[in-house]
Amino acid sequence: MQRDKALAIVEKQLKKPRYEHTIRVMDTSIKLAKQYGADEKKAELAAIFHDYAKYRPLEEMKRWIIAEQLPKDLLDYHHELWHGPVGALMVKREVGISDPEVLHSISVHTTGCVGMSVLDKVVFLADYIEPGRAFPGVDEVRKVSEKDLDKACWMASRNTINMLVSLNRKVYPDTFHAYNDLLNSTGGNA
Ligand code: DGI
Ligand code: FE
Ligand code: FE
Repeated sequence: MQRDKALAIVEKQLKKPRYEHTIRVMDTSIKLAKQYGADEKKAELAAIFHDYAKYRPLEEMKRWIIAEQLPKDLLDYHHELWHGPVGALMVKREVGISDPEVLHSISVHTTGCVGMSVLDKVVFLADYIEPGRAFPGVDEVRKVSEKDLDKACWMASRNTINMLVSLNRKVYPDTFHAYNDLLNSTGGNA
């Protein structure tokens, strides 16, 4: 699908600041894809649609989780985690995107997972470091992203876990799985 057509579809689903975030994630994903050898068109498409479901009513997302082949344990965790997996399925059904690699990157963009592909990492990291983000520690991750994709992704997942724990929030198992797996990839400690 052409970029303009994809952007026009997603623009209708999002509020303006979220659409602008999407453009920045797209630009950052393309840059990272070039740098780390992911397919640039797939990175562009996954980035454009990564937050497609962000503003869908919670009840609607809940219905999809219950009715479709999606992990039921999502319902035990914060609804902020739903828009990735549900969004991937909605993009498949409503937009007709069928590339499993693109859909997977959309699905795991919030939590990460074990065995992330380069494309998954590119979209996950772009969502974290796009120039509009001001998370504590994001500049350090931006710097590392120029040299080491795995380490930058690991730092992003570490920072997110630290943030969640400091707020006494639950952490979805895939978020921990991504952290552990990325730490292994960087040759980190057991
Ligand atoms: O959709 P975006 O705002 O662009 O970003 P996102 O999809 O990465 O994530 C949204 C939020 O999800 C972010 O504030 C951090 C949070 N999050 C990530 N992993 C977990 C989580 N929240 C909970 N409760 N548990 C997690 O494991
Ligand atoms: Fe998101
Ligand atoms: Fe996002």
